[in-house]
Amino acid sequence: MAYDYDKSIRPGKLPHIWCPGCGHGIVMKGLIRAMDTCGLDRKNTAIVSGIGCASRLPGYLDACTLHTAHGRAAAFATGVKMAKPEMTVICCGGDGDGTAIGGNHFIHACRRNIDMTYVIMNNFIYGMTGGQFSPCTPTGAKASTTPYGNPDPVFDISKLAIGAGATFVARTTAAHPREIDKLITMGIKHKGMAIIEVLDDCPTTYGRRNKFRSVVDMMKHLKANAVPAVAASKLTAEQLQGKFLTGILFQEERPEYCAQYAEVIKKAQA
Ligand SMILES: Cc1ncc(C[n+]2csc(CCOP(=O)(O)OP(=O)(O)O)c2C)c(N)n1
Ligand code: SF4
Repeated sequence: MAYDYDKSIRPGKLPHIWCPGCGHGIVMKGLIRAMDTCGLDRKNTAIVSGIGCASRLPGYLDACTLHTAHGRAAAFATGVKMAKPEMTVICCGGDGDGTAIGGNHFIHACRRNIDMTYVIMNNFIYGMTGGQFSPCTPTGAKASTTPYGNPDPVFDISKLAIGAGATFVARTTAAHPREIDKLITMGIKHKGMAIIEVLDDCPTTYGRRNKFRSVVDMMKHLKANAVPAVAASKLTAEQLQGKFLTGILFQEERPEYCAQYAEVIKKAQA
């Protein structure tokens, strides 16, 4: 029997804005399956985003959703979690939203280890505004603002999150849909800041400028270059050149922010 996604979609919100072949829909379906697996009560689940094509995701879902300002998803989500620590908080958005204008909020949410799951859809570009380069656009790739090739080095979002202090960091791709819900489920169950980076595709503003003739080509690229982290130790640096590690990249237990803050309140009130 086909999976029933309709029960999770907010009535009247379809059709969605995404282009045919956009990877964000694959991520949304993965998130719906993960929320079902975790048995989340939609009235007690906040899904928060910034601005961008990826950030449109919460608007389609039947939960407590917030579509906020560009780059501010982690800041708003932090506010929700601090005010209502009993809620499950899920953040989502694009690489531009999360690591360019929102980079500061992203790293500090990681540093605090606040209990939320941030699903960051890295399609290597600013899709919504016509394909300007983001901090995740590969060096040499073409964007509307780098027509001769991007001269900038690239942010590795997962490494950035680990360095900043997130306590569960995992990566997968839109070409691995079953891994998306598996990792988001683990992220939701983790007590602390969980970053799930999903590499996905923007055929409209990235693919067509970068010699991907079709969405299938982009999916094949994601599939061919994904290397499970558990297998990476057996490969040489040369073999890993241009590949992206997938699966759980980092996991540790560390005190969670809201719990620590509650202790501060107790002390202040004593
Ligand atoms: C303060 C502010 N600056 C710039 C913009 C314009 N803007 C809207 S979405 C966006 C980029 C979105 O890119 P990304 O987050 O990677 O998501 P995608 O559209 O690729 O899914 C930008 C620059 C804005 N809305 N607000
Ligand atoms: S512009 Fe790109 S990111 Fe935005 S909906 Fe279209 S394919 Fe997706």
